[in-house]
Amino acid sequence: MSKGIKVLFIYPNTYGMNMLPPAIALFSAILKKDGHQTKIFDTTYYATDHGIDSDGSKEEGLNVVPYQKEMEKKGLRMKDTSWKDDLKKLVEEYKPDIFIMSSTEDMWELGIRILEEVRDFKAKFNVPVLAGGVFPTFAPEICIKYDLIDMICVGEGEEALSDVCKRVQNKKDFTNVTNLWVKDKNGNIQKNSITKPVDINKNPIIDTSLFEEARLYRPMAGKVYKMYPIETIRGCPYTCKFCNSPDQMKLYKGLGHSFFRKKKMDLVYKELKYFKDVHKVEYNYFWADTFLAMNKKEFDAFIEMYKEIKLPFWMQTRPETINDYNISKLAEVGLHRISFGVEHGNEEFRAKILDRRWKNNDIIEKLKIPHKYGVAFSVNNITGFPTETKKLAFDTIELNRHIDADNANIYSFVPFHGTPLRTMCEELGLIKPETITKCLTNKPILNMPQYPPEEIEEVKKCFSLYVKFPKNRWKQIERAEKNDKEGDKIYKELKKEYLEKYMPKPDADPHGGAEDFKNVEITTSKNKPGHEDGLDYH
Ligand code: B12
Ligand code: SF4
Repeated sequence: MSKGIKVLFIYPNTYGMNMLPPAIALFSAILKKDGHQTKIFDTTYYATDHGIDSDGSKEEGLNVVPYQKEMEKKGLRMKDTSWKDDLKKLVEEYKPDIFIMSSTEDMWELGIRILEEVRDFKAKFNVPVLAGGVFPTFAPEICIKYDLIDMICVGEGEEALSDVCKRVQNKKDFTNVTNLWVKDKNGNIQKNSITKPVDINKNPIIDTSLFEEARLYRPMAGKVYKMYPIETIRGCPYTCKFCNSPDQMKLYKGLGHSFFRKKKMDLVYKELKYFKDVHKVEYNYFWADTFLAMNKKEFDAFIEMYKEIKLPFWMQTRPETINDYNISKLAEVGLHRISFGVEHGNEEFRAKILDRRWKNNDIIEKLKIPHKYGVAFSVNNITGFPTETKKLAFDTIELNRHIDADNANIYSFVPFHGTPLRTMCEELGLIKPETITKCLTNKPILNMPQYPPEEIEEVKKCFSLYVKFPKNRWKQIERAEKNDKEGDKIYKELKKEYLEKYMPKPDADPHGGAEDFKNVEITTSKNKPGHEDGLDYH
């Protein structure tokens, strides 16, 4: 067998989306085990002008604790070199044998712009481009049409990627690799079948060494930590209609194993211990969709195991899954922060349109638990759903007024491909099947007469103010919704008052070290802060 090939990962990303992409870190480990070399071109810290500053917009919406100084102390700032020049140099020096791109929907167009820069190199040396991720999986017809894309992966990539790279290495034909759609020189597409979900217990420990050091840090509640993503569960048993999980479950239905899988606790331990001892990780980021989708036995095993790790950690889960027992135990071993998805405040609307069937009172009661044990939490909400109105959005404000969250966020609804609500929006004629959407902090994409984009923006602009200020200030807040001179002046004053009275102070060091945060400045979108508080979308 010939020696391994040179793989170049392309990660289209924008500033403020700091968490490492777990898929690339995992693929790098798999490919290195197979004897290949890996490098990455990652645009996170480049000015790519993709038009998204996710966390800048969040800061404008008063959703995050300021932390810019902390970022700068760690040397985390935008690069001042040109991404195009740096990519060209990397490609010419490294001479990759294959380009591998991983992309979500909102990053796809940026991904294509990056590939444009390697067009000549690709053509000259006949280098294939393989793209995968949630967008190619759920919009394969759109993705395969781009002439720069030779193959896309529909579904999980562990086995397909390993197989393709072996075939490139051995100069063998790769048109029949499972999970792949492969385009030939005449534009004909071979659509191969999908195999059952991978056994996540067979995957190696992720490889973070291909990322530059600055990418291993991430802000959380006003501080910046060396933070790694940890897998415990893949898939989610719930069926929220704005989310991608139901379609993932459907994609793999009848293929021999459910998409919902759990990682063995001893393997999770091995990974955590390795990162703590060898990489000096300071904070763990459990990205499982619903971290507490565990039975009692699994939960107790996690607690026993994590007692030894005891680093602060973040997780996201549904309000239904918490109780005094699990939160008190988790707090004892290091739980620092939780993100909850509440999403909408009107019970009937939430059940019918989102398929989330909980009662408001139950949510309110459950969300009293974390603070009893000193655990901070944020609550995520969405507005601008199909058929929603501004009046209904005020039910979301009302519900959030009854929850003492450390941060309450609200985002525009985005009809991503691969979600039941995307299908609904297409059926209602609200969006064309081929339209590619942008991220959650962008302007609303749906133009609905009963809840036009300007009204959605008004709710988003003043959401935090409506949630925290007493109702006798609401008239003033209503005036601040407008983007005219008077509205902006009032908004500015209210914002100042909000920051003084209601914005949580950045955390003290959860390791116990004293930190002085007196000098932390309020950031604006121009300061380009990083991703603050978890995944926003759960
Ligand atoms: C961790 C995570 C993040 C991280 C890392 C993102 C990343 N690109 O890896 C951060 C915090 C940065 C993030 C940000 C955002 N996220 Co997010 N995130 C997740 C989460 C919880 C887990 C993803 C993950 O790592 N899974 C584990 C890895 C191993 O699997 P994977 O990435 O799914 O990849 C598998 C396959 O897709 C495939 N694959 C992936 N890439 C490639 C490439 C090739 C070549 C091949 C062959 C295969 C392949 O193989 C992998 C392994 O089997 C998912 C929900 C979920 N459970 O999937 C949401 C999810 C991906 N996020 C989502 C969203 C909306 C966002 C944001 C847009 C939110 C925002 N702020 O506006 C941003 C987009 C930023 C970005 N750069 O992508 C949506 C995506 C919707 C869509 N259709 O695009 C998801 C699906 C949430 C949801 N429930 O709907 N996110
Ligand atoms: S929003 Fe969260 S709970 Fe609902 S299906 Fe998606 S991942 Fe599961």
